[in-house]
Amino acid sequence: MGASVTRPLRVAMIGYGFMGAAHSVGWRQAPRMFDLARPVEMTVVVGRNADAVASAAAKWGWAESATEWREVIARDDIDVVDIVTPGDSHAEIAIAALEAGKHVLCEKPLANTVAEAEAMAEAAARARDRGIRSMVGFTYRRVPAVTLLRDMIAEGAVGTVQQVRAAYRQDWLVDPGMPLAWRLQKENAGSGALGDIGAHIIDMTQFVTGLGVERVSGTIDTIVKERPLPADGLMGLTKGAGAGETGAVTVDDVALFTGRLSNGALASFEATRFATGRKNALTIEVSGDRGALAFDLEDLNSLRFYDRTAPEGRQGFTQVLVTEAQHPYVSAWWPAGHLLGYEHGFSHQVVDLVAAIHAGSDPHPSFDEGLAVQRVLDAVERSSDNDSAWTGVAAGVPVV
Ligand code: SOE
Repeated sequence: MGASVTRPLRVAMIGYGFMGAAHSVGWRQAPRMFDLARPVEMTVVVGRNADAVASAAAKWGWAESATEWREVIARDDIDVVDIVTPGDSHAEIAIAALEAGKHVLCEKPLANTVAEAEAMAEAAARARDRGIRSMVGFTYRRVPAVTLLRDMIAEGAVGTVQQVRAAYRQDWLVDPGMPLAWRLQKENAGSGALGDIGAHIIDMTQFVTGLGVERVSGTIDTIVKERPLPADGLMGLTKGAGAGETGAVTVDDVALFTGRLSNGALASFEATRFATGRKNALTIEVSGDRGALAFDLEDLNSLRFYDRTAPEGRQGFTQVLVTEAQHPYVSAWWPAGHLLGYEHGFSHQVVDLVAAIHAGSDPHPSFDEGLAVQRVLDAVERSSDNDSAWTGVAAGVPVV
């Protein structure tokens, strides 16, 4: 192995909001706790506000900050571009970075539209031919209990999948005084609860079952249609709004839909920001003819398993505490029973991305898998526009 293989992967992160903090924790912790296939360097973080991005760099441990992403992706000393901006800039940055020969990690959802996601998947395919890798940040795949859930389904623990119940419930919009944010603007976010958190449960369903969502019937709704404008403006949309001014919410608050999976099973999906009392409650239950598996993100160290093959009168959901050394990712952390949290998935994402880059293999979820989710989101919106009619999802790709 030459020096070119073992030299550090130098990372540029574009964006520095909530996801920037989470990704920074991942880049910082992964090399400290795991034996990474290659060292990584947190080279530069990029944002439009020079002062704010400089303090983010200092706080999170990036060597420098910059304000022009185009200049940064043109630099020779950058190997990986990590995109944590709102969805409206994913396509432009990702395609430019791939064309500049940088490996790309892009936050979910992959894009705001199917057309953008298709262009990104095409750019990723062209880049792959040159040894350049790309990955979408569906980090919940890398919660150890979720990875175990998938492994157990693949091993046959539930038998044939017959039904899936998936929900992602938050309540941060219940207060009508919550100001308008970029996440509530279609031009920035693409869609609301559907794309932001519905995307997670679509990806998770496809990931853990290995089945595609082929048809959907759904309804999306906006419960609070006007919200106060934030005093400091809204991502270039409204600058310096006065007290009492409001603006329109242009995305959905809630999305309810049913999906037909590729083996014929039905899945129900709920994505909402109006589930009073639910903070970040992603739940999934997969039922099969031999058993069932259930996961709840608000109790993320546990997986619940029902074994229908156990003797009658002895059956019942059992709790598997997913903190043992033999569970996915866990051996790099703490002894059994010493719990993991939300941020650990971001380290696991770094571990897997770096391993794939080093091995010259394609990391997952790929941009093709991100596009598959985007097509389901689009079908749900089309179904809702058409009185919830069953709507086909354009041909996707197998989820790995
Ligand atoms: C939205 O509230 C959000 O932060 C999502 O954007 C993330 O993807 C999810 O992990 C938590 O909720």
